[in-house]
Amino acid sequence: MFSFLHVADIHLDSPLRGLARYEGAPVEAIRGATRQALANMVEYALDNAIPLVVLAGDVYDGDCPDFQTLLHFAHQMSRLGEHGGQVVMIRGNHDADNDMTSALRLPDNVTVLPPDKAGTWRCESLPVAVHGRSYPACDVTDNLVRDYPAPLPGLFNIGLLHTALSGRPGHASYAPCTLTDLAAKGYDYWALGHVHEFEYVSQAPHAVFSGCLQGRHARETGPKGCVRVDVGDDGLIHVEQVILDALRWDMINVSVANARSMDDLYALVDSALKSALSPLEGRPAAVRLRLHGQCPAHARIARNPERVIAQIRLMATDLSQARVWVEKVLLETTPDLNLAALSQGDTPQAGLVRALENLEDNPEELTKLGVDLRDLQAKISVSAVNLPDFDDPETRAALARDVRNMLLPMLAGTSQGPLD
Ligand SMILES: [Mn+2]
Repeated sequence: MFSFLHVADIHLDSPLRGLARYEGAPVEAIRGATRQALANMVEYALDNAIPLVVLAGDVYDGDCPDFQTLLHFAHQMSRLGEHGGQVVMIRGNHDADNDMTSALRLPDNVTVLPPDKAGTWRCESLPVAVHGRSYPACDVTDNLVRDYPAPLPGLFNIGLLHTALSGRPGHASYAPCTLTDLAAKGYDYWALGHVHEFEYVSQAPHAVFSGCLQGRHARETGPKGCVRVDVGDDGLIHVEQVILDALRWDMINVSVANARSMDDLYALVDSALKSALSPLEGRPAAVRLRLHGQCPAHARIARNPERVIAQIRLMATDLSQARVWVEKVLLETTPDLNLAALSQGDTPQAGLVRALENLEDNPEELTKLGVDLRDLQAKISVSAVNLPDFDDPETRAALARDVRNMLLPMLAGTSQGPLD
């Protein structure tokens, strides 16, 4: 019986594009997260005396700005080596062309499989062979699997591959192949990289995306880590995701439907935040909150959205002892109005409701209003200011929706009343 770790897409020191713009962002925690996650992985391997780590590509994010990133990686691999740990890796689309990584000699316990053709590494201490091929260039569009070597008899054969398989949303379709291609090789386990979500793709053969070791932005949400594979003496394989991320990105959807008052609304946000906090197990997090639902409280939100957002930020800071940073609050509530009834008749309000509905259904109508922001855009020469793109139908529809949700409560007179 033996165990190994399957790791992929570390993207060490991945740059934090645009993060400095965000007020109060824990820039240091986010900047250091990929390094901390790598250290967590090494710690886990040492604690559990795991003798082998396979890396399925994208160790680095691209060309490194200096040697610090490489030194950090080499240092962590040495820690494994000091305890007899072996590391076998391939390069993926992000680190294929990295000149600096090829300039530095990695510690002796690290083997990089070659880019020109698939190679095989045989473990001296375990009955294991690892087959794989580094990307020769960033954009590999050929099926690499067909030229992978035949399995070595009597050994546990692992295939290391950076691939999008037959396509995965949000991921370039590099090194395309099918499960049939993988199965045809007769390996025992395919350690896949490239897709940043954990996915146990198949059990016959075992083919797994470990996902990235650490989420790097608001679209890489949820627990991240690597995969631990235990191979029993009877040949049975146990696959388990090991959570190692140092900072969690999360999206919290809060239904505030029927919230009558702001107190109601904040109570719902409070309980959503609390249930999102417990799985964090104390680690820092960057969360995006989305409030949605038709509710009477919408009128109050529409009147002062900035205040609502500030209040929610404060609640998160308070509840989490400042460990949770609210990256963004999306206010997508809708007014508690019977639109069908409101749009009936000859009143000016009914006319406006119909006009707004028409705008939302036919966003091209918005261009007829003759709003031209190009002049303004030219005057605001700061690139950080993004004006809405009126050429984009989705943006236009979203704007029309916003206007409707802001105006209608006022028309219906529901925005009156004391501030709470
Ligand atoms: Mn990647």
